[in-house]
Amino acid sequence: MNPSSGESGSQAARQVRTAIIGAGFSGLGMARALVDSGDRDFIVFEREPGPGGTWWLNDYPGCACDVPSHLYSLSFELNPDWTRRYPPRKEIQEYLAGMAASRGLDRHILYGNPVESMTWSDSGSYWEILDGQGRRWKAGRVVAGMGGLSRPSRPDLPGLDAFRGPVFHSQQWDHDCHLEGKRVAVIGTGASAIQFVPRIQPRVRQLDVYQRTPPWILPRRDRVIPGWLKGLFAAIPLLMRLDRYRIYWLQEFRVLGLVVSTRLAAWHRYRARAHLRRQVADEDLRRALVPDYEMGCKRVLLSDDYYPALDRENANLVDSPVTQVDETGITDATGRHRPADVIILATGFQATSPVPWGMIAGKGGQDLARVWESGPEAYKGTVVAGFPNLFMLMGPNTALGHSSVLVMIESQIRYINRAFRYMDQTGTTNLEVLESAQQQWNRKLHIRLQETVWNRGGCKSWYIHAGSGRNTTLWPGFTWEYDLRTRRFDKAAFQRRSQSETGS
Ligand code: N01
Repeated sequence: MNPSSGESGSQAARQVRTAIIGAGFSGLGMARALVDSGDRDFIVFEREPGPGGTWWLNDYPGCACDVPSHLYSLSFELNPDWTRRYPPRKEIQEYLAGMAASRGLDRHILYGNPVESMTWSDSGSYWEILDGQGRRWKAGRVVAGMGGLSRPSRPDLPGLDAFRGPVFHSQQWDHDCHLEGKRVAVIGTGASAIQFVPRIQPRVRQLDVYQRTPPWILPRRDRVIPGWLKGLFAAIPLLMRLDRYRIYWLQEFRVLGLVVSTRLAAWHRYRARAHLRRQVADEDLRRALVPDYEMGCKRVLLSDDYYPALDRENANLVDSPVTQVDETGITDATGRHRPADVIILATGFQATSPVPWGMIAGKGGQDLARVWESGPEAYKGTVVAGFPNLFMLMGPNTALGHSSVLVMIESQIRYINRAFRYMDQTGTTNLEVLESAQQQWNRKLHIRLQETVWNRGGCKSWYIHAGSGRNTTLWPGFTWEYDLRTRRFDKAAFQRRSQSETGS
């Protein structure tokens, strides 16, 4: 990195060709792609003090990924050393730290330095960025790899602020708060809660888990990857790649039960019900844990220890809504008050409003958060009309309900790289997707989404934007279809201006 100064003086804006936001899988993957293509004129802004993105931030007990390790890695950075079928958070973070340290990527990363705001200059053809240290930057292109699940959602529960003990969100785990011997209330029963509940249950005096909607849970069957297999993968990387394909295709076909017909998920429904019957002896508890909506409507979870943890003496599932929090505990809709020493919010993320207000101002100063007020939308989940030279990783409708999001991220990185090459080859300074192309893409997308389990499965999930009722998060098909659609840079969907036209 050698950002040059655009002006003289102490307040001079530094110039850089490409600014990347975030050093998680998206940002590091993009940085790596730039380096591989010989471009080192970029900078990565990372809010946290180290690499990993969501895997840096989320370090609650038991945090792990529910996508198999060999698919939850980048195809150009396969790792023979995964120790388990499902990778623990620490290993993923170390994998990403290793990637950041390779090929000098680290030298481009500004840790502990978020992008506070960025404003498009149409005449100058750059984004003016204000970073967390008050410095200004001019970047010709910005790639936002901020993650769709980075902004915690704090529930608006009456009286929560009055609670006397510690309250923290699963993403901001308070490791200084010792839970031993305490009465702990957990609010929420999603992917995060089911991972940490079994870890804290043996340590606490009393555990009350407040459930609003029971999740569908399948057996996890995690296991250690034996040393001989790791050795074989290291010695013959082709075998590792073949194993990855095997996992990829097994996961890929699951989408049929989500987007074609829920009848195709009958086997998994059967497995989930049998799993519950096998693991929970108490009939009342079992009844409270049966979902009343279609499987897949909310994210299907994997766990072998969540149900048994709830069935323990010191654990209690409360399936009545929280109505009031006071200084000493929580009251549910039946009027019962349960004292608590600590409240843990496992209440998820603001997935349908991923960009804060006032952060990204595009053409004419329009705020992206305002543009997305009635639901985020983009062209191919990557570019947005009115926001030239801004590219997104994991943008609207690129998350998945059935496989590894890294597959989608890689397709996007390739697409962005091709857009960059097109800009370089044609001398393009302003590249902006056409409003009409974006509308057409979204019209077709939402017609497809209408028939999926996410829209028709009878649940309320974070996939759906509350105001519009539209699914603004998921891709409604095979990942290879998305890969095909982003394989070449489709210049007809864009308007462009070159240096001579902008005068920059
Ligand atoms: O959050 P969630 P999460 N009062 O939104 C409840 C990824 N992830 O952090 O279902 C009471 O799933 C809410 O209830 P309901 C993964 O994509 C991945 O667990 O809305 N309850 C729900 O039970 C995942 O989907 C891994 O009725 C309230 C819970 O809080 C995503 O992160 C691991 C409430 C929120 O569940 C989010 O998971 C962990 C309120 N006011 C996470 N508000 C992997 O393994 C919310 N709830 C890859």
